[in-house]
Amino acid sequence: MSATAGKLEQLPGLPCTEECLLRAGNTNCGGCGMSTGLTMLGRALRDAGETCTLVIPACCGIVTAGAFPTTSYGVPTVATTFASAPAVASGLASIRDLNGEPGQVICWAGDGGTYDIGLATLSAAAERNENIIYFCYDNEIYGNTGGQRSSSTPAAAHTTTTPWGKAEDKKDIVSIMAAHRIPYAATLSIAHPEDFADKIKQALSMTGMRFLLIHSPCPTGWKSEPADSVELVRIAVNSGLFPLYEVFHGLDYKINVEPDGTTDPADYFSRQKRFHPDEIDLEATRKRCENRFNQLRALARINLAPVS
Ligand SMILES: Cc1ncc(C[n+]2csc(CCOP(=O)(O)OP(=O)(O)O)c2C)c(N)n1
Ligand code: SF4
Repeated sequence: MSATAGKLEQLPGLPCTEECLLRAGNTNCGGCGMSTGLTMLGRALRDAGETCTLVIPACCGIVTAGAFPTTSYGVPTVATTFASAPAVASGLASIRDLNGEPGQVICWAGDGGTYDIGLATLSAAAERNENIIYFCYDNEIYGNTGGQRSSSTPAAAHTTTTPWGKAEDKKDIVSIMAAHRIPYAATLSIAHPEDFADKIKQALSMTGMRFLLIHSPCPTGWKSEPADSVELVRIAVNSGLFPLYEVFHGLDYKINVEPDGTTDPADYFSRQKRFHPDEIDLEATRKRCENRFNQLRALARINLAPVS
């Protein structure tokens, strides 16, 4: 857990500084939601006076670090194999807690490492209620190896391994995590910075396994304009495609942002070339969003009226 790389701005036990998590000079693509998410996480840690050790499996997030002996991360960072980040983080957190050391152990992983290849160790860490915070920046694709489909890729998206559009719908990872009855699971959007910061604050105030899913635009994989990134995920939230909600202990659901009733999912699809407009069933998509929200409302006991 000690910072041995020499050039780190951040030492264990000291709070984050403005740039402690993601430094300028990294080579991430323009408009990358993961970069924005890291910056927002860094600010939230700084505001809370917290520090962390990052545990990152194979994904764009570990390419971000750059080549030794330089690094774009200003905190101690452990690179793991694809499948083992939650297991490595569990070990680090156990040693920290045994030694009474400060700081959070934070996994930072893509959807490939979370929904697919790391799911077994993620489930195991959740079942043991390990004292870690797990972030999945969900760009809905295996980004750094050229854009293959993952089980998070939404239906109809064209990827290098679904050249005719993906047949299956996105896996509901939050329900899977909630089914482990972990203390906290939540969805986050970089288009909602206050909600984003509140959820990190909430996670930092708790112990045990905390899982946070960030909808993370990827202009390279989504074939969208970098300048559209934040707007795209805003449309996803406001149209009901990516609901913002929290689940406490697998039981208590809280919806944070309701669809605004005027934003249409059509705008989301038409601004990304991974979707072909003639292949999207908009009526079915609108109905799916409505049904999902009615299900969440029922779970949150906000609206107990019968689902129409
Ligand atoms: C076991 C294993 N299989 C495949 C790879 C090659 N690989 C490295 S990163 C990556 C894609 C990661 O996708 P994701 O987790 O979604 O993160 P992103 O690249 O989108 O940031 C792949 C397939 C690997 N490193 N290890
Ligand atoms: S490929 Fe996507 S996730 Fe990876 S750095 Fe580029 S924009 Fe970010």
